Amino acid sequence: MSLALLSSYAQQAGTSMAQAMAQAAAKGSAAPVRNAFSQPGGIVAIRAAAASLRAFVWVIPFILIAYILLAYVIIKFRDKGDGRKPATFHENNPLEFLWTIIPLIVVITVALHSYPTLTFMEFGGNNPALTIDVVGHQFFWEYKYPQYGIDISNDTLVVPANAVVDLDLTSVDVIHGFYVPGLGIQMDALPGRITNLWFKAKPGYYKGQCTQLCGVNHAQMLIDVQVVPNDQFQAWLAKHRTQSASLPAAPPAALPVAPTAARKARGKA
Ligand SMILES: [Cu+2]
Repeated sequence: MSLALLSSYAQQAGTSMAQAMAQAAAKGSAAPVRNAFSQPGGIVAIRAAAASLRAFVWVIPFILIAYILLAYVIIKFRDKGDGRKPATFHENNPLEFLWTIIPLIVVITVALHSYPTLTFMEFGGNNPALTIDVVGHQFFWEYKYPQYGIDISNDTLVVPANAVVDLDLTSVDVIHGFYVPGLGIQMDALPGRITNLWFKAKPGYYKGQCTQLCGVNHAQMLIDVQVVPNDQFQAWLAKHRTQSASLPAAPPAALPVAPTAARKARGKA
């Protein structure tokens, strides 16, 4: 990859991040923008990151022991050119028992400590404040707020802060993947099936992307989630309800937004 190409990628990334911050500021939220390398901002993401760090801390001594022993053996028992025959012993039952049982105990400990996090990710989002239907299309996301009669496509998903938000995902064409690392959520959107996710997050602007190679414009299936304080969310709801009410009652599925044109227009705005 050429240096020019790399720097153009960096410039694109810089521009989009600056745009995201400007959008967040324009919408009255000076909250941080979070991507895959930021501090997690959702409660699921925070717990998953803590569990991951804990497992890493338990596992790292074994990696160190193995490599330090390997280095020791290579240096200590190398052929010194003095004609000595190498030892040919094998089997040491107590040692073999130890190096089996100790990692096994650690694996079981990691599993037991991860289990509450996994069940929390699966079942922790009971009594959601808001349920949103997320529909994957080639190549954009559609968000329906059935409680409020709002249906938006190829736009920012706006949700209230510090509230349980429930997402029911599906797709109208091929398999898409809904992935927002700062919220700690990732789930496939499958045609003919409904999958489920939940999150609860601090205010902020969260970046995500489709994670299933869904076709030629897969790379354009970006995800923008804006988490705002409740009063701002209510204002957003009021604005979009009136907009929805003023629209003719056309079935949205029959009138898909042209994703490329709409995204380009949004990029220029
Ligand atoms: Cu996709």
